[in-house]
Parts: sequence; C-alpha cells; structure tokens
Amino acid sequence: MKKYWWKEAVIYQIYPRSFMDSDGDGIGDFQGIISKLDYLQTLGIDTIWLSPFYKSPNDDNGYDISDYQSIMEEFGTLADFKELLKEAHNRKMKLIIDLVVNHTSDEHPWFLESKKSKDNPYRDYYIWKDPKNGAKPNNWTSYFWGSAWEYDDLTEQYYLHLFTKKQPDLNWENETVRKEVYDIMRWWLDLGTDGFRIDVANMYSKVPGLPDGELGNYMTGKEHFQNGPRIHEFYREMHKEVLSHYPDVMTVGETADVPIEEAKKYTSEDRQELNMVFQFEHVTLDETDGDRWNIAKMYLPELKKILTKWQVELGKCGWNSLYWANHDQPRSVSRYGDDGQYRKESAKMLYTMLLTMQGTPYIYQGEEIGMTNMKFDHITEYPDVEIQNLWKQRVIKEKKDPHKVFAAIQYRARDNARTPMQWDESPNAGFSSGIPWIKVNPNYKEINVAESLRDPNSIFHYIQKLIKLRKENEVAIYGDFKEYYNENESLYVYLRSYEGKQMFVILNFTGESVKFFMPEEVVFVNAEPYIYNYQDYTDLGNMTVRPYEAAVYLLE
Ligand code: ISL
Repeated sequence: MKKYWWKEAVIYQIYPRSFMDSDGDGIGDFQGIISKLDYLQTLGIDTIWLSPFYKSPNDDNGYDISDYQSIMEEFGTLADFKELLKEAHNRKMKLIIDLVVNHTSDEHPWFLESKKSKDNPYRDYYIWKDPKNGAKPNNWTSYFWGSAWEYDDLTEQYYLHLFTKKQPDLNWENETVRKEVYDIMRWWLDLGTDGFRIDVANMYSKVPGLPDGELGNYMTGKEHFQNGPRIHEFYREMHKEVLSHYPDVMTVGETADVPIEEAKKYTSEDRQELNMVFQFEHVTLDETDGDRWNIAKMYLPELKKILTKWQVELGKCGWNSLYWANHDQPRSVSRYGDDGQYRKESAKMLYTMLLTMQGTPYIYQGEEIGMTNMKFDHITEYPDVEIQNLWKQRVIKEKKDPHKVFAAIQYRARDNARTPMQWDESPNAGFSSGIPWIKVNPNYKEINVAESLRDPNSIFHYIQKLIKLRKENEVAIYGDFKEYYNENESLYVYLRSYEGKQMFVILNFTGESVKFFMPEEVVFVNAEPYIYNYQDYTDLGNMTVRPYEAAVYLLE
C-alpha cells in the first residue's frame, strides 16, 4: 500500500458562513477563519476543507456559483483568501477547496449568455431540450423538489437542473465546458491550494437521450445520471489534463448513491481518477425507501455491515474517506449517539471509531465539541432552500401531516449543523457581534470551545488525543481491518493490524451496559487501554461495557 500525505491527514471541514465572523455582519469570513487557525492546530488538524466561498447569489449557500474566480463579498477578498492560504501553510496545514461544477448559478455569465438564444455560443454549455408532447422533456425530479426541468419562455425550451432552478446543470458532453472547468482548477492550484472536494462528483455524465426514469424512486431518473456512462472517462481526462501536473494535490469526490464497485473505479490508484470518494450508505440508513423525510430507525448490525464492508473491500485498491457529519447532515451526536445524558461519552465513542478506521477522517466544524442538532421552533426559521421547498411540497401541496413533516425536519435538516460555531459563553456564542444569519443554538452556554479548552476531559481533548494516536501509530491509518461479533446489537469490535502492530477497539453504541468476552485470539500485554472515554477503564477479566463506552488498546 502506497503512502501519501492525504492518507495520513485529518481533515477539518469549515462552513465559512457559520465559522467565525470578524466584522460583525452576522456572516462568517476569511479573517474569522484566520483568527482560529491556531485553535485548529491545537486540535491536531493538518488539512482544512473550505466549503464554497465564491461569488454567489446564495440560493443554496454558495453551491450556486456565479463567478469561479471571485470571492463572495461577505467572506472577504482574494487577498484575504491568499492570506488564509499563507497562514495555513505557515502552520504546515494544507487547504482544499470545494469544486462545484455539476452546475453553476443561473446568474453565471455563461448561463446569462446561454439563455439569450438557441444559437448563442454558450447555448450548449447547459442542457436545453424541446418540450416533449407539449410537456417536460422527461420525468426526472430535482434533489430539491419538483421537476428537474425549468421552462424558458424566450427560447421555448427547458433547461435541466438537478438541484434548484437557480442551479442549471452544465453540459459535460461539451468539450469546451470541460476545458473551462480544467482552467478553473489550474487557476486555483496555481495559487497554491492543495486540492479539491468535488461536489456532486458522480452526476456529470447523463445517459444520452435523457430517457425517463423508473417510477417509484424518491429521485426519479437517478439511474440515468448517477455514475453515468462517461463519468470515468471524464475523470481520467481531468487527471491527465490537470491533476497529473500537480502530483501533490488531493481530490475527494462527493458521490451520493455510489456502489462500492463504482467507488473502486473512482479511487483505484492505477486508474488515475480521484483519490477518495464520500460514500453515502451509512448516512442514508435512516431513510425509508430512499425517502429522506420518512425517518427509519437505525439498526446497529446494519450500520456495522456497511462500515465493515467499506473497510474491508475498498482499502485493498482505493482509499476510504471517513465521516459522520458535514454541512448536509445532522449533528452526529444527535443522530448516532445521545445528545442528552450521554452526550460527551457518545460523541467520544463516535470519534473513537472515526479516528481508528482505515481511511482519511473528516471532522465537520463543531463536532469536536459535541455540538448538537438545533431545535428550531418554526418552519420559517430554516434558511435552507431544501427545507422551504419540502414544506411547500409535502405540507402545502400534498397536505401531509405538518407535525410529522416538522418532526422529520427537526431530525434531518441540513440547518441542524449549519448554526454558528459555538466559541464561548458571550452573546451569539462569540461567533459574531452582529445578528447571525441563522439562529445560534441556545445550548451554547454549556457547549462551546472555551469550556472545552478549560475541561481536561472534554470531547475536544479526547479527539486531540485520538488524532495524536493516529499520527504516532501507522496501524491506525494503514492497518487491515477485522471485525468481531458482527451480529452484536450493541457493540462494534474490531482489530487493526499493520507490520506486526495491532490496535483493538471496543465501542458501545447504546445507552445500556453490555456483557463482553474478549475474542480468544486477541492477546493483551497491557490491561490499560491506550485511550478510553470514561474516567477509569473497565477490567478486561470481567468485562461489562458501560453506556457508549469506548476503548482502544495498542498491542505489540
Ligand atoms: O444533502 C442532500 C440533500 O439534503 C444531498 O442529496 C445533497 O444534495 C447531495 O449530496 C449533493 O450535495 C452537494 O451539492 C448540493 C449542495 O446543496 C450540497 O450542500 C452539496 O454538498 C448542490 O450543489
């Protein structure tokens, strides 16, 4: 197995809008981020991923870009970005940025041109189609509700948008579009950025003819645009044109619904496509039939089966990315742990897992202090376009039970994890001296960075220790993965092995105490775990694993 810096990195995701506001406009910014780099360094972070910071009308919080080479005014200037990059590099931290090129904003000059006329040179930058029998060209739906097609009166054609109608899909079949994308990539790499998180990375290639999708899926048409016919060709071209000329940069593709066989293709080194992808199986387990808003209960053996499968199968040829949360997912402690009585124990347990698996771990801002889901009181308090559209569709149009829909929103909304970073006990959690763009979670007086830094037993200090363990023990990064007791409904137990060293991990995913017998083949030299999440550790001879207990043993 080849070694690379990005396999050994611990990546911290910053959602700039909510991280730190330096100028009091209620919106996070680059200077705010710069002021917190030392904090991230204290945690042990060596790589930062910045969510989009480009010029944007913000229909989807910056994932709708109107100029790829300009900075969103609220965040600062290009000079601020360069300063951030320099300050990060001074601290030996890498900085990767979001590449959003499945679509642009409808206010991007390419689209403004494209919609002018059918023979405009930019027309073919997007996907325009004639009506079919007087109606939409096909039955595909958008991720953010309703049809994926929008009619344009001027030219009497429809354009495709897999997300909001302000996010028209680029036409990747057009070679000129691909060249534009590669130019943008080179431009940012030449500035010194260290790589890309690639948005919606597996949806550029649409099946020719854009056939109707199978009915009955939550997303109609997805079999015709996810991991489509030319997608691997596009990545090999991107690699040849751009990435191969910058051998030290990293890429991670965001790939919803990626089967493991496809993930192997994207990430196998010999194929020269991407370094990693984000798979979605463990974050869709609590859906019913693919419907994100019909919440299902998670069953631990199922979750383990998924996680183990990716560990055992992908590591052989590609590389995993490990995550519990990001700006599209609820807070991990509220979802997989217990954000009440066992908040600290369960957050520590979850991150014990994340940092002792094979792959590159990604920590979303605020996770390191155990931030919890936000309980907004009213639908109008959710800024996310996805939620506003969902409400219009399910409650207003379809007349579904508003209480049920609201309960699902409280559980799953992306805004749960987009509330401002909780820095201290001062007003607005120290995030801003102005009025924050989104409500601050009222629990900031108990859950905040200042408190975490004071408390030697905080989640922060525990994760800091886990990162150190990872940096000092290659077995945590490169080791093979073997699971024990896969049927157990409470515990996740595994052994990592690498060049004669072993690491044994026991995690209790429940709020109950559970009896545990050591697997016979695991031989301990030292009874004391290297890391454990209670004040004392459990004796191995007669072991009862306490609620959300976690222990990591290093075996020689
Ligand atoms: O989180 C989802 C919907 O709630 C996913 O379906 C998500 O839309 C999908 O994973 C793509 O996400 C990415 O692209 C979107 C953007 O809204 C997300 O924030 C981004 O991560 C469109 O650019």
